[in-house]
Amino acid sequence: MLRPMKETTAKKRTWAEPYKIKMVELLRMTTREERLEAIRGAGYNTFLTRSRDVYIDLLTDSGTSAMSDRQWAGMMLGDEAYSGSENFYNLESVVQEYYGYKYLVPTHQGRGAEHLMSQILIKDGDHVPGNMYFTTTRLHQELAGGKFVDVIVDEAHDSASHFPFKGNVDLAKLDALVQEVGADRVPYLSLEGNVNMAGGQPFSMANLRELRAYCDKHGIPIMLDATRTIENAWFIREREEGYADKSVREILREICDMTDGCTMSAKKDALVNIGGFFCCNDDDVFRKAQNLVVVYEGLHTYGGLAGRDMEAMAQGIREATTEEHMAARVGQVYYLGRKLEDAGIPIVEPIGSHAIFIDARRFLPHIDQDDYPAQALAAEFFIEAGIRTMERGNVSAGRDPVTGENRHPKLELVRLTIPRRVYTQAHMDVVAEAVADVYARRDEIRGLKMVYEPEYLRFFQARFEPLS
Ligand code: PM9
Repeated sequence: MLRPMKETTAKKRTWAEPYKIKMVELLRMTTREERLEAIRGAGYNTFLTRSRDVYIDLLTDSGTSAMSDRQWAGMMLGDEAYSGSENFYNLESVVQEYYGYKYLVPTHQGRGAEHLMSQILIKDGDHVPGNMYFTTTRLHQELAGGKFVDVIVDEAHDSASHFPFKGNVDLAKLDALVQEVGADRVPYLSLEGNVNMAGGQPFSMANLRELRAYCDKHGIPIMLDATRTIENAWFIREREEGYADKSVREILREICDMTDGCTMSAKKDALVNIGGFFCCNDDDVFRKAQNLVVVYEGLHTYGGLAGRDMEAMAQGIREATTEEHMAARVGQVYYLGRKLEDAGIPIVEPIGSHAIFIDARRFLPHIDQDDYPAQALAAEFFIEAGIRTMERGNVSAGRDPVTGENRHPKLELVRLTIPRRVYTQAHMDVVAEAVADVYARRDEIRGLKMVYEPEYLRFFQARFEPLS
């Protein structure tokens, strides 16, 4: 039984930032003409714009957090030894305590961990079920010879559905795959906390418990994408029966204890500008990961990171799991989301924890999906007010490797991603006003054609021109 969503993260101001500001970074305001020139020069791809031309940067919450005084102080404790850095052992003990896995292998960021895990666990021709794809995760699965199979619940593909656990796996879809290909061709279930591409949507503990039982029966490990799992734990506390009195920390441990390992981009939940890790409980998998990390990342006690980065990460994990941090984090995202809802902007419901996702299909119904409506809309937000956002639709989904056709995802979204501890409510007000202004002139907006398409992860570097 699910409890109705509480209003604590909604309209009422029941929270404030649990910090004060010690240093500021000055922003540059630009004219509309300057922004038009900048976006044309960037081929209408916000990834190719320069940060100096951006006023409010909602491109991503990845590596964009403001670090605390304690994290910066930790940077001064960096033990920059090639091997056996003190900071590694400190990070190892923090990860073991908060996430609970036996073994840790640090990596430079999340995709470094995905690379190691995919190479170790996936064999050519394997099928990897997951609760919706993520761009880098799926690519590493494919490069290792696997095929990603989406087994997320149907509600996740419907932006208007208010289902509170859109990150859940549909057991029937998972079972259909296992019956079809056999459990020995399923190396693991890829389970992402707070599913990014679905709008930052959590899975429930009840679903994870069912998955654990199913996977135990079939001998399939569950590998967690822990990137935003602290935020998933927050939503379980808010929405799931039986968790109201548990701490975010306890819920995080409960999730991790039910999984066999994880990949992590520490650039999100863990409040650092760079870093990641791979964790597991299995001795053999650990030995392979420790061996492979020296090929691609660096020695197994730094994995591509400086000692100071690992120290900042250890402290970031401690801060990120506090109740005050999470209340302010989700509170700010809800603040913007409610403002957009009030202005009649079509957004993904329920509001997630790291971003507001605008439904470009409903915002720009006159633009065909192959004319990249979400890409065009992201460019418009930049032109309107220097707000940098990201396309999460047809461009991000890429092409089917077999047919070569665009994958045409059901969700055609623009992500307004909120960096942690960076912007104020006044910035959120400016964003809401700018989005409403673009909505008022939405009929004038035209689609785009792609004029350059790189082979991998095309959304990062593709270039576009407006359709005449
Ligand atoms: N996510 C994001 O902006 C950064 C790059 S992709 C546009 O959302 C998940 C759930 C992620 C993620 C990165 C990675 C990869 C794995 N899983 O960027 O390599 O959201 O640290 O992590 C981005 P790294």
